[in-house]
Amino acid sequence: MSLTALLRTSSARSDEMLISPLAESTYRSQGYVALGSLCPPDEVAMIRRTLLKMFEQRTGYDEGAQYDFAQRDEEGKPASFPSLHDPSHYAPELTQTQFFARATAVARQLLGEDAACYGEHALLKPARVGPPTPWHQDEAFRSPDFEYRELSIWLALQPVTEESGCMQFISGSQVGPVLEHQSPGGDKTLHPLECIGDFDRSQAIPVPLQAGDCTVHDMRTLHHTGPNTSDSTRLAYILIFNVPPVYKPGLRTFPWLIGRRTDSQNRKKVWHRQGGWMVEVKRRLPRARLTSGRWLSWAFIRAWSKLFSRGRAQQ
Ligand SMILES: O=C(O)CCC(=O)C(=O)O
Repeated sequence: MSLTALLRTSSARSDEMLISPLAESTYRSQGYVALGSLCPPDEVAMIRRTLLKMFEQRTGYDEGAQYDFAQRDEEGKPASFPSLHDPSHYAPELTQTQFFARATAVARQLLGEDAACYGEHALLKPARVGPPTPWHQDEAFRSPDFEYRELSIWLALQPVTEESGCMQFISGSQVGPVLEHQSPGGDKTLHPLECIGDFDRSQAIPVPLQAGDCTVHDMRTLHHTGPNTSDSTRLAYILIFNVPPVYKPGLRTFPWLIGRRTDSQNRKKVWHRQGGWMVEVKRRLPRARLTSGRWLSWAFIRAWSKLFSRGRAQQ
């Protein structure tokens, strides 16, 4: 099937419209799928404007929500790959969009009715200098003590090509295990993880998109993006959905997470100590999914590990 056909396998025109059976079976067999026009043009413009302003103002930097995804954070030095977690904490209108409603409907179709948004991520690859994102599986960033079902919806906020850093996937890799990862160059202060396991990188499939199109990928699907060698900024807004993870202590180990400590985590810790934890509780409580025992135990274990664990870093 041609990429163009794949891109157009779904064209969500209303909040209720879910992805086509073809797009769903493509997602299940490949571990990713491209969806056309999930976000209307006026919302693309609003989301892009909102995120660019937050990057310009370094919103959330002191709280550890904004950081350089590729390098150490340094006072006064512009980030090489600006990254912002949960931008809707600062701009709640981001979750009041048709895009958010449609993405939630897609996640519910693929993961089940219990699926809910677990986090957001904005990633800005500056023109000509934006570095690559190493090959990885998202699950490698999560606690090894849970079983997950999770997917990410990656929204292009301008056209993206292989040159500007579109997503690239290894088809079918979602059925394999979590492969071995490491911090780039062994530097555990850096945010990315890179997969050093055995897989054929030459099989990468780049997925160029138009503004408003998305890719959806499973948390185990191997993916990466190349450097931005184009003359345009590449901005992506990513929504991450899951169903309540199942606690399985001792299930497996992810040695690459042990001892990771990023500059943004250190800032967050200071902010929490200075009373930021109350702001965090106030932001998160209204959104907490406390509708079932499984969500409750996930919320409790997550809060506990965020407060007391030193070994994990955000993606
Ligand atoms: O946009 C990128 O460069 C990488 C995004 C990514 O890895 C993800 O959404 O899981």
